[in-house]
Amino acid sequence: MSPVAPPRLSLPELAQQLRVDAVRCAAAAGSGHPTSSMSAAELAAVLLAHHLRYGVARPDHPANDVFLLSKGHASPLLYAMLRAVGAISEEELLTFRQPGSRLEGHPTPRLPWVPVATGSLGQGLPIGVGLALTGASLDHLPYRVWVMCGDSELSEGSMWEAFAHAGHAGLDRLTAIIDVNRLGQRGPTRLEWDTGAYARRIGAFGWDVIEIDGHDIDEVDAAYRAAVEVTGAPTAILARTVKGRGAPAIEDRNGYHGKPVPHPDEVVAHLGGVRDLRVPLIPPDSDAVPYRFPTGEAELPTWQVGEKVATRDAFGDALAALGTVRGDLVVLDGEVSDSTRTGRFQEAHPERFFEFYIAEQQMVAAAVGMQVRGWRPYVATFAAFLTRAHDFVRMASISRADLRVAGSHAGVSIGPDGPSQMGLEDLAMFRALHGSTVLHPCDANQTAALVSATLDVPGISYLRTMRGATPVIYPPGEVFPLGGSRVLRASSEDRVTLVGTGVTVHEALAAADRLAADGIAARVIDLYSLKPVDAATLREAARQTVAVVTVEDHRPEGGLGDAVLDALAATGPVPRVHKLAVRDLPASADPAGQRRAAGIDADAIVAAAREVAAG
Ligand SMILES: Cc1ncc(C[n+]2csc(CCOP(=O)(O)OP(=O)(O)O)c2C)c(N)n1
Repeated sequence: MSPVAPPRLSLPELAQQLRVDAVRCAAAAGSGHPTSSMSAAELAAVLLAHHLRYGVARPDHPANDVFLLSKGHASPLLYAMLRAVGAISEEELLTFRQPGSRLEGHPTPRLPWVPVATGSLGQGLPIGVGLALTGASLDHLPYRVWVMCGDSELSEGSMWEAFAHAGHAGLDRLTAIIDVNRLGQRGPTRLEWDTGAYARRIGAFGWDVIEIDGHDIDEVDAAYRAAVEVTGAPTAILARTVKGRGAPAIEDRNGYHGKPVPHPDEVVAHLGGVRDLRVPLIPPDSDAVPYRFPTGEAELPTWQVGEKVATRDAFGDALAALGTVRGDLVVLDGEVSDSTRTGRFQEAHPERFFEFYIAEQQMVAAAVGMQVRGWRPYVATFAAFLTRAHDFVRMASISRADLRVAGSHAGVSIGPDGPSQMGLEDLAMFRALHGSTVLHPCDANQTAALVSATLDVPGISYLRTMRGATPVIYPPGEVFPLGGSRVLRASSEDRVTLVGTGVTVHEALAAADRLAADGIAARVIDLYSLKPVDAATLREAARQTVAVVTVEDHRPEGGLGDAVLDALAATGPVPRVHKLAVRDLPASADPAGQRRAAGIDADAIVAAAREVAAG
């Protein structure tokens, strides 16, 4: 008997299945975004059945295509797609948004088929740019990156950073599928169904653009076929669709965003009922092996005690040396590589250095994409300018990304450039991230050691560097464990503890010398690791001295002083803690004048220590 050929997969039926499953899981959850999912059902069905190369059993396969749901709120569609390819079961689909379910409200990598978290709009496409760059320039593999975007999402500036970068870089394995369903959350989008306006704008960034009816299977298929042609340009498919398509009572009607569809059983019946179609995906090329850069031997740079060196210089030199040893280290710049000193890495390893111009969101997003594929990114710009990429760093922590970030030009100590260039909130920002590591070295050898240590730290690690030179106080080769600190002055007579980090370690040492001359013994702690923090050393100092003075070139909220207080508050003892920090708005002055004006120099420390030591 000859085997019976399986029935040909009907794409309209598959699209209806995706709609039905989106409606069902949102109905079961009592929340979610089914209407945003229903508009894109044909776009998803054709992609799965004819174009996506992916091994469901091997989500880590190096040759897998990438699918990113930039409009992450349409998670019911994604979960319906995962059921259709056999990744999740019917039972799991219906756990959507329940406690403990992997099917969270917006997608996260708790599901192995989800490379990064989405849901903060404007992030999927820039991360897709990073993945397409990785394929072309690092992995040297021909996987394609498909990113499904919303039309209202196109208002985000970060999307246009992505269009600009991908167009310029000619990332022709990147396709943006834009679901132009006319409506956003609260009403019509700015351009509604004017796909021509989108096409002109995106085309001006060097993309191939295709306008289609997003519910016409043949048009969708033809657009995907055109997208995979090698043209030297990325492709944007502008698909005109109807929000809520398949539920006639609410199709193209405002007021149904982010809600289960009314009368879901009737809608499911109207759509033809529950189906159990399975899509056999095209498998990836099984022989694909990602490229690996050759490595060599190199020593970390060292400096002699007493030399004056900026920690940003030590960072750049250390990074260049580590790049020789670690072929997976990649560095990303936001047009300040001469200032952050990542230019030294670029000179040594130009093929692993990526310039993003003044587009910090795209820079961080690209790094998130690169680490998905196992590369080790270090992102660097001024600490001040990381604030504008902070939502990307925040989402990176939800993505469980391993990401290293360096912020240079910390604090008022940058001097005359003034407050627009000063990183004064960065420690708070990075300390508040889930699972982060926050480091602020005070000298060159410590910097080199900590740069090296961050390469193997999971999660988000932040290294804060300084513009101006500080004296080298640690001999070469010293070890600085993460979560550690250094006690630089201590005696059984200590009356007060001075805790500094970065430049304020040097101010604290100068203050301790002057206090000693006055007969007040001061313990000095270099708290180079602000998270995790060396609570044991702080507690011991709190027990053995009458008060603690913390001093930081940072705002009083969320930085060193708060890290010390948090550590002591957990277990006590909690002595009097006097926080010296930048409380006023700085202006232009030389670095020493800035620290004087901010009240974080040795004079201010001496005055505070005298006061607290007097009890
Ligand atoms: C950065 C950001 N701002 C606001 C939101 C809230 N939000 C969620 S969905 C949405 C509308 C999205 O519309 P569109 O991109 O057109 O997708 P659709 O749901 O219409 O398919 C908004 C404003 C968000 N998730 N992220």
